[in-house]
Amino acid sequence: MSHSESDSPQHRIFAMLDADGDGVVSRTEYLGRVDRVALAVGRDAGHPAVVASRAAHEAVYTDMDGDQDGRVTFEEYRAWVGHDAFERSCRRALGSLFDIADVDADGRLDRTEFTRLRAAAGNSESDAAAAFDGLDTDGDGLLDRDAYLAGIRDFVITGSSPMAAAYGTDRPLLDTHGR
Ligand SMILES: [Ca+2]
Ligand SMILES: [Ca+2]
Ligand SMILES: [Ca+2]
Repeated sequence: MSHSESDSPQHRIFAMLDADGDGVVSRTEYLGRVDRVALAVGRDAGHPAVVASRAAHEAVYTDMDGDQDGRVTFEEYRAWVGHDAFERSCRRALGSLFDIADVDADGRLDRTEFTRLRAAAGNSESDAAAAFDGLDTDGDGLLDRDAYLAGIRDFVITGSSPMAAAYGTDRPLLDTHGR
């Protein structure tokens, strides 16, 4: 695997989703994102936003697990990810995590809320803070839901987005595959 291949947005995201680094994203690992974000922002597990997010993540996982064996490999992920998958299921799941973190429900996150959300989702706090600064183009210290989702979509599809900083694209990627 070449360096540029292992540094692709797909590899970055897969490595973040594969929390235990065994080369497979399990359903438990994927759904665990919801609970980690809820815990990080102090949301009750039974809050409607958390329940809705769990359902949205179940739908993404089922969509992503092409052969329905309860394991998502990198090959499956790579074959699935892209514009259609983003619009079909990812947008709702990512938006639902934003809604959990948006405790006052005004459709915007401040820097602290954003950093908490992204750290719970698997990014480092400093990488998340750098992404926030890139996404907050008007510098008012707040990030809109639409701008957040557009940032992730652009990163997933083109690799070029202020969200790239959240995944530490300026840092070398540890090899979490093939071991
Ligand atoms: Ca795993
Ligand atoms: Ca599978
Ligand atoms: Ca808010």
